[in-house]
Amino acid sequence: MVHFTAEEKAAITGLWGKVNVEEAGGEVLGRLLVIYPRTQRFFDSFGNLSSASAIMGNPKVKAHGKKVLTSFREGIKNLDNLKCAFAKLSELHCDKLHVDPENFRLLGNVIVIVLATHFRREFTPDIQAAWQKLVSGVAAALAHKYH
Ligand code: HEG
Repeated sequence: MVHFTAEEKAAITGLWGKVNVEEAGGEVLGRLLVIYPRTQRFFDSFGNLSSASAIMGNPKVKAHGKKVLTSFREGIKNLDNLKCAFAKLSELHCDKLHVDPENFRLLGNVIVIVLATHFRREFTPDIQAAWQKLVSGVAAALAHKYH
């Protein structure tokens, strides 16, 4: 079980307060699909994913990215209990969506990269470390119910 210190919590929530979930969500999911094309197989109902610009401009990618980051926000509200917070979604991704949990780690890395790009000056090593821990914790929580 991941444990966050008060400093790490402050580093996470301080930056998160400045994130535009809609904009960042589309960017995170879009970049995931561009950088790791194998992740596209889960989204074959999303229409045109034929090039980086098609992916980044695809409204379904944007909408789903927003959904993912909105759900991520729930995790940030439950830093002391990520496993519970993501238990239902873990079951859904395992049983219904069949998403290999490795993809949660890839997505977490993309979140860190997008934040580092948007908040270059503020993204100190301490903040980066806290975020890295968060995305790993969320990935582990999402993988927890896999069987
Ligand atoms: Mg998942 C649906 C959250 C990573 C593939 N994802 C969803 C939904 C949420 C969610 C809230 C909607 C659930 C519902 O309809 O009840 N996803 C979520 C989080 C994270 C994540 C919080 C990681 C932080 N998802 C993820 C990854 C993939 C993926 C890495 C695949 C590479 N998710 C996926 C698919 C769906 C969802 C295929 C169904 C999309 C649809 O058809 O609408």
